[in-house]
Amino acid sequence: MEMPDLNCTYKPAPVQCNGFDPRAFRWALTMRLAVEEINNSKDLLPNHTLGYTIFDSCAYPLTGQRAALAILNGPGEVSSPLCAEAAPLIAVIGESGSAQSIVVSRILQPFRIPMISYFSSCACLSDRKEFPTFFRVIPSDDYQVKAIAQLLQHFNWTWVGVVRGDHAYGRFALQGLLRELTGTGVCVAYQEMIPLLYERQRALKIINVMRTSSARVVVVFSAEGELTPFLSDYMEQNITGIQWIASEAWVTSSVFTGSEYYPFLGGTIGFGIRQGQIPALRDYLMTVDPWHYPSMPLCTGHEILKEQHSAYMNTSSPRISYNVYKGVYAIAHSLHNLMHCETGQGPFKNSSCADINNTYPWQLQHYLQDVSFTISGEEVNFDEKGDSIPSYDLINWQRGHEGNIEFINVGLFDGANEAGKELLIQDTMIMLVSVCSDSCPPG
Ligand code: TCR
Repeated sequence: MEMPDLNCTYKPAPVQCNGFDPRAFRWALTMRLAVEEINNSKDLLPNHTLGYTIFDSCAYPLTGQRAALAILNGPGEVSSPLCAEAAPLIAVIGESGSAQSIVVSRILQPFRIPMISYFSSCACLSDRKEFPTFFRVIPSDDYQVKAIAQLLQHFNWTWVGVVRGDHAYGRFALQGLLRELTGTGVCVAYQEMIPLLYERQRALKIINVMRTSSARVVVVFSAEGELTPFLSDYMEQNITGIQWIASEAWVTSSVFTGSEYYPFLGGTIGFGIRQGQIPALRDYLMTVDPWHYPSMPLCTGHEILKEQHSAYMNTSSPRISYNVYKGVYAIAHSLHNLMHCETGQGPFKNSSCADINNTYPWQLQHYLQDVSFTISGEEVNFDEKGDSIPSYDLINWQRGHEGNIEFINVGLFDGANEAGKELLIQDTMIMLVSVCSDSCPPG
């Protein structure tokens, strides 16, 4: 987003966004696919059509805020090419990042409009008092640190370092991990922070701590952006023999899969958002054709999507797209249940039912809170905080055919299992850096 000049000497211009995020475009199209599937379904929500409008927040809170206000201040209705007439807004799929969700949720909440996020994982959003209409189909980061704590214990890695980025994600994750580790016998040898504005001198100091510490296991809570220069400085120092534990934000990052990374990062392990199956997605994404959008000047119209190597077509293991898909289905199933309410036995005042042709968002929220269905073999429902059953894939970085790094699923953290039994590890499939499991130093 181009930051507006706020000196108030002229009428503020509309928001300008630059660039194009193919991954986020894929998420948007996945929502469209889910809506079309539901509208074509004879079983789910028969005789009713879901409509939608998609807004681009450019991943900025301010832009998301403008979009939310625009819907509420505008006709308050959503028109869609799918629907004969515009209909009132009853739910939002989104936002993407937590910072955006926090803002948008606060705007929608006085109107009791529920939202389901597919990407906002901040533990802060589980506070029902602050975010009463917020739901999500991505696990809260609190579960990630629980899973990492269990992983460290499983491998008897009792002496570990932590490196984190300089942001709320890194701060909360570190705090959470320290909390989860109390009383487990796992001790933290060092805690280091990669500065927000990357500074090589500072990074070299951190790298030196990593090299000289007797802790050979390091947990890194970071996004790929700040990790890129850090890893390049790390590799220049030729340090090997360190076992990396990657946070969800970089464990499936394709930028580190080149063969040059293998000697340093091979064996990395961490929890990624659980992948799912959307069989129709690939073909659906192929139907995008720039000829339909004459305003896409960067295309000639003759590009072949399969050859673009873009994050757009990377559908082999949909994770976030799969969350989007689940979110849309959660709304459809809730509306379906609302529609099948038995007269005189409804959940509302005097045992009344909601009217599917005139549904209020708060009525939908009631059904969302209670919804439960299965998709691609996985159960979807929400707890009283709006969180869904947490599940992660355990991902291990192994050597691929051409010496590059491949992400291999070697286990699962399944929150549907009873406490303490969530972690399922296929030990024989895992490749790790050999580290001696040190116990805590005396004292
Ligand atoms: N949710 C984060 C942002 C984020 C992210 C990532 C960014 C997640 N995973 C991977 C880059 C790469 C999970 C949020 O804002 O809640």
